[in-house]
Amino acid sequence: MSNSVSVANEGGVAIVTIDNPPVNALSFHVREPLLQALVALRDDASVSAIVIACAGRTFVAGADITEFGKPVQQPDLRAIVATLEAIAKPTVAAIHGTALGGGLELALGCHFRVADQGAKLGLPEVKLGLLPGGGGTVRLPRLVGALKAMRMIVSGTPIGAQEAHGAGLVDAVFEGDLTTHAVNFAREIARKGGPFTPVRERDESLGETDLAAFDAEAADLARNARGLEAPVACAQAVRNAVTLPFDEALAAERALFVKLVASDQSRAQRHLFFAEREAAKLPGRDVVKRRISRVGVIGAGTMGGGIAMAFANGGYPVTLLETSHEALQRGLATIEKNYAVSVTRGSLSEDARQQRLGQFKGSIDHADLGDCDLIIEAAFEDMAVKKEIFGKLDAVAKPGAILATNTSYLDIDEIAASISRPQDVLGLHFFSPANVMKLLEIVRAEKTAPDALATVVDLARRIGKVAVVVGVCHGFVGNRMLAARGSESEALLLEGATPSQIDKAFTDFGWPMGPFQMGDLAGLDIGWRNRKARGLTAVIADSLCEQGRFGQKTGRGFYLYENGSRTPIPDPEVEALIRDKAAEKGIAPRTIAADEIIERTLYPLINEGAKILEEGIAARASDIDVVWVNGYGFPIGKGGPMFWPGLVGAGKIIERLEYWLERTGKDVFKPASLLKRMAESGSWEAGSTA
Ligand code: T1G
Repeated sequence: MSNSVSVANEGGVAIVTIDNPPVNALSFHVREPLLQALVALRDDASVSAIVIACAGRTFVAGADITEFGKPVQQPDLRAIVATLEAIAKPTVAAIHGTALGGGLELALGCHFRVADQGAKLGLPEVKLGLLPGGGGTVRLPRLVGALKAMRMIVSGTPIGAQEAHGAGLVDAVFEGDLTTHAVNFAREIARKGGPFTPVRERDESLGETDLAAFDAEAADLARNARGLEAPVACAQAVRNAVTLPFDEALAAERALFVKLVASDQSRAQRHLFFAEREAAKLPGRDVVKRRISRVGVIGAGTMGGGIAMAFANGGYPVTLLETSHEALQRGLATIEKNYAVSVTRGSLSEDARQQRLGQFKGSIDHADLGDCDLIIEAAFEDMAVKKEIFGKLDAVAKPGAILATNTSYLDIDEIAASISRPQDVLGLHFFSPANVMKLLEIVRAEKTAPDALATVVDLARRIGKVAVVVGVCHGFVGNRMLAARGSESEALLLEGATPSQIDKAFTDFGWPMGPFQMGDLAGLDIGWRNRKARGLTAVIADSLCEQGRFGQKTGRGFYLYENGSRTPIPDPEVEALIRDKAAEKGIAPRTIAADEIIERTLYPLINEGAKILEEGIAARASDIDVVWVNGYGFPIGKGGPMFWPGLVGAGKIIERLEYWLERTGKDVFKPASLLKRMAESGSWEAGSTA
């Protein structure tokens, strides 16, 4: 047939094998020969049944995302599924690895689906700002029911083979040689004879749909979509499958798909899909990586405990070191509590809890780190403390061990220079809670060896983190840009905006929460200690901290939190304090619009990103997007702080930066030259002289 589609015949059962590495995406060069093969087999009387299987590590993982936004080359997926579904002889999809998006839709075009024990099946299009466009919203509900179909499609989260079997999505689950099982299954079906009912005709379970319950759940999902169009469209499309005839629902799905695929939100989310994969691509990444079989973590506090859990969850034995038995027991108790909460919530089995707790070894003796291949220091943010710890590590760690610091802003070159093996030193900047947050800023110090770097980039993926490699500067990429975003927050308060007005401008923009709610969640005392250590001040935040208002943990911060709740309540006392401080500075309050708030916070953030690119602290603009979306909640529908200017026009951002520069004289508004070049060329890369 072709390189990407081959056909074999096993005693009358035809096996169509798709082979398009790395994930058998349904690129045009697959679709065309696939359709030809199906038509030929349909009309071949010697063929009693057809099995569709894939070579390599997975079944079809979807349509080819790189083709979106380009003219569609026929045949498209719908034409293939329609042909497949009309074939009278039994058709069986043999699913291993992942059947995702268009891959599952192809399988839904078959009469039967059999899966390998470890297979995963799902329609994750919503994560690309899309909805299934190959009939998935109309066929899946016919097998698993409308409510389950909506949950699977709106969450985009795949399900395992056993769950899929239980839900009626797959007809059999096998272990061992799947293709052989599938051929035998098909032969047996053919022997028993038809008729074989295509999925499109299986309406039974749809009739039982409780539309009121469906609509209530869809309304909830829409409320949590935070302005994203795709989740709402997904729910609507599944509802159509219940209320409309098949072909009308299919046409409605198509119309929604065509609208979404052209949307800025989907472009942004597709950008992030590839940006996350690009971020892991290091020059010279094919170096031989160091072997990591045991990890050491120094400090069992909030960060250290979370980091230790992240590695234990990833299957690594962990040595957790503290300065005293009390501190160690406290840290281990918190870890145990966290796992117990996960079991109670049903997100972790009791066996898994036991297994993970078994990975921990506690110690108060640095020498016990001697058998660790990677040691991560998560102690107090003080240079002298860090240097003392690295001095001890230099003495006890085995040759070739990677020595990492979790500092969020201290100079890692200075730490590395303080020991005899700077080539083994780098930063692993986790985000709190470290066992949950996906982002890992990997800080390459001046002397960091390429194999050490490549080793931890690879390791990040194994523990489910999204890694971005950054250079050494104050606050690295994330916190440095956060400081630029925050630089005007206080000024906006003094000039008349309230914490809730500013936070609302952020949530309306699509952030999960605004800077003041975020500050209260993280604890205002952290920033306060950091400012004091650096001789910096923040008039209002400092005053709040002097009053012991550290945020949620003290029930008062920029907001009030009653009885331990996390619901922020505007506090007249805070607004009065702000007015007093403004009066002291002779600042008359005025009404501040949401646009101004976004301009004076987000534009400096973008501008700082441009400076970071200019300095080579980040290798790609898209790396900065990955940092902000995975570490700081930047709205995914906007693609990140470096992608977004491409949507709204960098020229407008420069114009407003220059406007505020003139009014305030503040450097954060001085447009970076790379931002200006980006505005002219339309891309960061084209604008870059790097
Ligand atoms: N199209 C094009 N390239 C793809 C791709 C796809 N669907 N999936 C992966 N790749 C590339 C990826 O960029 C990387 O390239 C390489 O394959 C390995 O991927 C009509 C509208 C399958 C779970 O959303 O979730 O179908 O960086 O590093 O960690 O309804 O890839 O090496 O150059 O991620 O083992 C729906 C997307 C599409 C699934 C494997 N499908 N893929 O994870 O490898 S829309 C998806 C994944 C659709 C229809 C619609 C994962 C994976 P490179 P990887 P992995």
